[in-house]
Parts: sequence; C-alpha cells; structure tokens
Amino acid sequence: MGGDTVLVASSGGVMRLTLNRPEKLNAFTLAMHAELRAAFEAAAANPLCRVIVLTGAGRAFCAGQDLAETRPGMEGGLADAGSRLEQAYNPLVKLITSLEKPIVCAVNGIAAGAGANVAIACDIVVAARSASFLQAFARIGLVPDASGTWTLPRLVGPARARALAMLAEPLPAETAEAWGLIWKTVDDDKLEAEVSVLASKLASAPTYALGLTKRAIALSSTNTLSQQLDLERELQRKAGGSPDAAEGIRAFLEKRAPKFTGRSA
Ligand code: LHQ
Repeated sequence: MGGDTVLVASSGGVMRLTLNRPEKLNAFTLAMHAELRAAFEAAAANPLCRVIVLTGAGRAFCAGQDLAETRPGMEGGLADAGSRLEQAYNPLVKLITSLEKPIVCAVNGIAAGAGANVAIACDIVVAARSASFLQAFARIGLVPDASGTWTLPRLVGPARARALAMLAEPLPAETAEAWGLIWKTVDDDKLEAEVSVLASKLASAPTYALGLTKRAIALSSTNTLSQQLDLERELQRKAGGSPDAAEGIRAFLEKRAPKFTGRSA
C-alpha cells in the first residue's frame, strides 16, 4: 500500500507513514493528501495496526501546502483556498484526531504551515533537536489552518499562539517542548531509535483503552466537568469490560507483565 508520495511500512503492530517529496520538503499535494488519508483509513480498519508513526523523508518534516499547486491567478489571490481545506486538510485533521489509536509524529526537520499543524494534531510529538515549527501563513498573507488556530492556543496559550501566528518565526524544537507544544525533543541521531522504542511500547499497550482515552481528552475541550465525569463513567465501563482490563489487573496481582491484545472484546 502507499504510493510515491507517502511510504507505508508495517511491522510488529506499527504502521510507519513517511511523507516522501524530500526535494520539496514534503510539501502537501492533492495526491499526497489522498495517499495519506488512505493510509490512515487502512490503519484505522486494520486490527493488527496498534500505533501509527508519521514522519518525513529527507531534511524536513513537511513544508505545508505545495504552493506551486495553488499558484494565484493573474488577478492575484487564490481562487478558493477554503475549498482546499474542505477537500484535503479538514478531513485529514478530523481523521487523525478521531482515529482511536495512538499516532506518534516524528518531526525530523522543519514543520511549516499546515505541516506544523498536522504534526501537532497528532497524539505524541517527538522532534529532532534541529527541527522547528513555523506558522508560515502570515508570510504569505494567509491565516493558520489545519487546526492551528484551535490547537495552538490550547497547547501554548493565546499569547504565544498569537505571536507565533503573527510573527511567523520558527520555534526551535526545544522551546516547543518547554512550552508544551510537543512531548519531547531528542538528539537528531537518536530520533529514529527513540521513536521506535516508543512505538513498540504503544504497540503492546491496551489499544482499546488508549483509543477511549484519546476520545475523552478530545471531548474535554467542549464538555463541562460534570459532562466529562459522566463520559469517564461510560468509557470506564467499556474499558473495564475489555479483555485487556481483565489481563492488566490479573497480571498486576500475579506480579507479572501484562500481555495486552488491544481488542475491545
Ligand atoms: C516548497 C515549499 C512549499 C512548494 C519548500 N511549496 N515548494 C492551505 C490552503 C490553501 C492554500 C495554501 O495553503 C494552505 C496551507 C499551508 O500550508 S500555507 C503555508 C505553506 N507553506 C509555506 O509557506 C512554507 C514555504 N516554505 C518555506 O518557507 C521554506 O521552504 C522553509 C522555511 C520551510 C524551508 O526553507 P529552506 O530550508 O531555505 O528550504 P527552501 O526554501 O530552499 O526549500 C527547498 C525546496 O523546497 C525549494 O525548491 P527548489 O526547487 O527551489 O529547490 C522550495 O521551493 C521547495 N519548497 N516549501 N510549501
């Protein structure tokens, strides 16, 4: 599976997706969107897939929309930049955030424009120390998209979100970590190994419970405390009835490591 612009490799419960247009810093084209969406949908549907790793080929993670594909007309301005969001970015972000399996983003180099915002829409973001996050939109007269205006203020607060978006200066990975934009920064030459350890750990985790956890955290942004407590009760009911909860508790009492299947029943 996969095509030229997204490489797909599956092994040991981990599906690794690599954005693959390194000569254009993995900028998004419609073809890449179609391949990426198909790969995420396949990961969602495949019970053997328990974690997805998204990364980029070459020196960048992703430079956002391929601007050669959305060249302005002679009168200036893009014909309808909104339709590109409707067609491509919005479905991608909805897929990533609603897919009930952990998605790790390994940010191997610069993440710019929609590339930065797709990265921070993932569940666990690990970046190479030399990587940076650039809300490039203001440089070209656009507003942050691909959920940036939603995710950024929630992760770093509105003051930092506004400055990042308005100044369009690259944020180094270490600062991104210090600000809570991402999970962790690692040395460039350790990125692959660290992400692979993390992915293996998640591939033997109780996937069903992790998926419900992701749902609960997503819904917390609109729920009241009381609604969230009700949601936790419902989700705990589901998780508690799963074979992994039975195994987890049994293993604890027997003082051994649990063997989770990831299944709901
Ligand atoms: C690129 C790109 C790129 C094409 C590097 N496109 N070729 C949604 C809805 C509708 C419309 C518009 O957009 C969106 C969402 C968005 O994402 S808007 C934001 C789009 N992205 C940007 O504005 C970032 C553009 N890129 C850059 O500013 C720089 O390339 C960065 C700062 C990322 C990296 O700079 P450098 O390390 O100096 O690399 P470079 O600029 O030399 O790029 C290397 C090559 O990649 C070069 O091609 P060439 O053939 O000359 O070697 C660039 O043209 C190409 N490239 N980004 N987005």
